[in-house]
Amino acid sequence: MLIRIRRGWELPESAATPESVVLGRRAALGGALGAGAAVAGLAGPAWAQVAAPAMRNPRFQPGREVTPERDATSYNNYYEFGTSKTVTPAANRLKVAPWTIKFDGLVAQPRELGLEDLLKQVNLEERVLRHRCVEAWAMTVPWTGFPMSELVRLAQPRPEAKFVVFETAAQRDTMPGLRQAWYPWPYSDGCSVAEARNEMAFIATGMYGKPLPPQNGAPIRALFPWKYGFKAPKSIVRVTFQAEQPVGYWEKLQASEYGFWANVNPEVAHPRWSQASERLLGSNERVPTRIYNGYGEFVAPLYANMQNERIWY
Ligand SMILES: Nc1nc2c(c(=O)[nH]1)N[C@H]1C(S)=C(S)[C@@H](COP(=O)(O)O)O[C@H]1N2
Ligand SMILES: [Mo]
Repeated sequence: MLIRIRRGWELPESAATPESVVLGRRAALGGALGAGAAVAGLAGPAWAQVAAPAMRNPRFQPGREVTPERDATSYNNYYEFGTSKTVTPAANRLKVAPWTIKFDGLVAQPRELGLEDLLKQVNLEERVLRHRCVEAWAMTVPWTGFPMSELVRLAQPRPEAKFVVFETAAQRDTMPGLRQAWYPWPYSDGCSVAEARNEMAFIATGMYGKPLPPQNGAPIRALFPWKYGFKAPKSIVRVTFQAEQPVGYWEKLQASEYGFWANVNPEVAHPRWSQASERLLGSNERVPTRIYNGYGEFVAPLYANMQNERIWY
């Protein structure tokens, strides 16, 4: 088992919602993994047992109801498995074991890390975060994972590295979308090293107290809760550090509509639709969109000297 260093807020008496953690753990053991198999270590890849759940970090309060799990896990964007929102049946074919992640580019030492190995070197926590797709739908999800800054620490980038690229899985035999050769596979996107070190940048390995399901980016994905969702690559296989600003999948496809920074702003419309409000998955309620998706107190300083640049889409 994993030996973890507990942080102050992880002590049981300071836990925001201890019952949800207990219930999440029970659900994961009894449901996703199967109690007997989990104990015997027979249920899927070994890392699945350490990918979720974890104690909730109370620093990030969503201010919204958590989206019902069935909605967040059945309405997805995962183009490798098709361009509809219903990709779960196709995504179930994703091969998630063994899973390794390559670290390369401007790093002290390029290397490959097995997911299990990687998870032994980080502290998992649960964060309830708002997610805002550029298409103007939104969800609020309890993710399990670890701060992206820990991934940066493990990668040991050199000082010249200014940007990070997350490349995602391209499995010819399981992903029918790859046959659509006009899309710039593999899906990838990136951020600045400063953004990757910001405390809001997160790497998720689970949701709702269970390992990530394939359609939501199993076994490991990025989350930038203050940016539009296309900046959050799923099923990451490679993390590259470089000096030049990268061009992501959507910017390659349509640079006039999707740029690099893509921070959420209700006042800057997409060229084809307004970004002023968003539809909540589950309830279908429409609510006003917030600048930086409501995370400005954490991330606005990153852009203090960039207000004349294209940081909003
Ligand atoms: N590899 C990959 N990652 C991806 C996508 C994709 O098509 N392929 N879609 C992105 C978009 S547009 C969004 S909104 C989110 C959706 O995440 P979800 O399905 O977990 O809600 O994943 C992002 N990451
Ligand atoms: Mo999206």
